[in-house]
Amino acid sequence: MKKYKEDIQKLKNLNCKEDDVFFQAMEEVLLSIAPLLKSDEVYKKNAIMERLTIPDRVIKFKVTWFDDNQNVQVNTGYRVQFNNALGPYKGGLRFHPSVNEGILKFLGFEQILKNSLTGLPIGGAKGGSDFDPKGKSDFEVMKFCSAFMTELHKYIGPRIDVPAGDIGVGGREIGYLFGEYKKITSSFEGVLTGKPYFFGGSLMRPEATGYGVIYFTETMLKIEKAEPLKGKICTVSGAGNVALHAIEKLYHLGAIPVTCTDSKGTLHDPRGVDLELLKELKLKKRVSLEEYLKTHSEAKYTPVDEYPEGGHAVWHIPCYAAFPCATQNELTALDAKALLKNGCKSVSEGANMPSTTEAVNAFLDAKICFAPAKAANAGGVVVSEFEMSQNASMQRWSFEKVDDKLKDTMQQICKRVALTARDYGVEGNYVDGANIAGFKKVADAMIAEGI
Ligand code: NDP
Ligand code: 2IT
Repeated sequence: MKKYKEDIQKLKNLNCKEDDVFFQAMEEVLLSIAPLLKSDEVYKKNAIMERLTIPDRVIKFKVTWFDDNQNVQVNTGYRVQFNNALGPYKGGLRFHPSVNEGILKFLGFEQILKNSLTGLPIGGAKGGSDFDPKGKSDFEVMKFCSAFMTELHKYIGPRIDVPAGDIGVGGREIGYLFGEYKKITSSFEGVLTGKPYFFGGSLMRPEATGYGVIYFTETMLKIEKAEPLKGKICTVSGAGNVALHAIEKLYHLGAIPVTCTDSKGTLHDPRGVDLELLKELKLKKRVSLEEYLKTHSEAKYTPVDEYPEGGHAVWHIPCYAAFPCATQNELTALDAKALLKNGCKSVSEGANMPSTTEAVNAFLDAKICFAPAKAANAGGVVVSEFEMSQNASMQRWSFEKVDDKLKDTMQQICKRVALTARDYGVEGNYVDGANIAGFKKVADAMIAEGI
């Protein structure tokens, strides 16, 4: 273990800041699987960690397109094909100005273990671009997506690599990407998931990640505390695909979600947020959360830069359960301290790696329920795999069938994580449970497949 830590430090010293999030994700996994690497020589002998932490390939390309004023715009596109030991490369595309290779390597690495935990035949990948869909017209988004796919299509296929959505990529973007792929290849096939339903998408894919987080949390609270979510005050961050569907499922279960956030601030409505209005503002009109106050003047909106102590206002609001569903490292040590001080009993990560290392350690030390992203937010990729199955067999499944299968899969993941933690002497530590269970399956496949 000491050797791995020294190696990581050496790599950290060599690399630029971009890779910080990648090392953060890698370090957490290494610490969790240390006992396994120590007790089982086979992983060391096969250099599994070295092989698992270097992507199979990183594809980087230029994307040029015309904006509405006929100006040429240039962006960078990426696809990080990380590991296909368990199945075709699978993972989302993120369109956001912050996107760089380091962020996509962190997301791709996490995706390998997440996809392994699902028990489904899918490998790990991630991609995207520094393109910002915000403020662009539909036509500009279409132009960009076409240009992006002109290059990406060379590297993907239903049995090779199947991208999906992530931040800034929803049904609209997937539709344009699919249209361009079809035009170039003349092939109508399941090369992307998260497609709108009427041309091959799965029912429930939009809801899947948010609903999945809540199904996972329900199971975790049953195992660890024998408590339901019903009647509990919950805080949620984000106001996108994951956050809004997590809020929806919380309402289905009788919980009271009182917050959401966007990149500019926190909205707090103590009576429970108005979900229909939020969907209208964030998914349809794509405007600021502040607009919510025009309908509900009694709610409170705290802009990010007006919060005096640093950190996000959302995590300072008392709650039983917290659901960070916006972006990486949004929940800091300061936020964790505030949550714990206010009696929070459960944190479930809807976003990928939303809690900093210090925040995770604070939750584990306090022994509250903590559901790490790679287990808790696997619902999205689970239903993506269901979409691949439906496309390959030319079938359509009902909403109830997809929902039942999603719920069952999230319960299975939760139980596997809890049991693995117990088997390795760290009962209740879902971070170690998820990392060990996810790692073991991929590592064993890599060994069985030879080098
Ligand atoms: P969306 O683009 O639909 O929504 C992202 C939300 O987060 C927006 O409300 C955005 O605010 C807010 N946000 C706040 N700060 C930031 C920031 N610094 N960068 C980007 N967004 C910010 O994304 P999703 O809901 O799909 O994804 C949210 C998280 O969930 C991500 O971590 C993603 O990787 C993860 N995830 C997504 C899955 C999926 O199926 N979509 C599956 C598994 C994980 P604003 O409205 O101001 O832009
Ligand atoms: O982080 C994720 O799991 C996703 N963005 C979804 C990936 C997918 O292939 O559905």
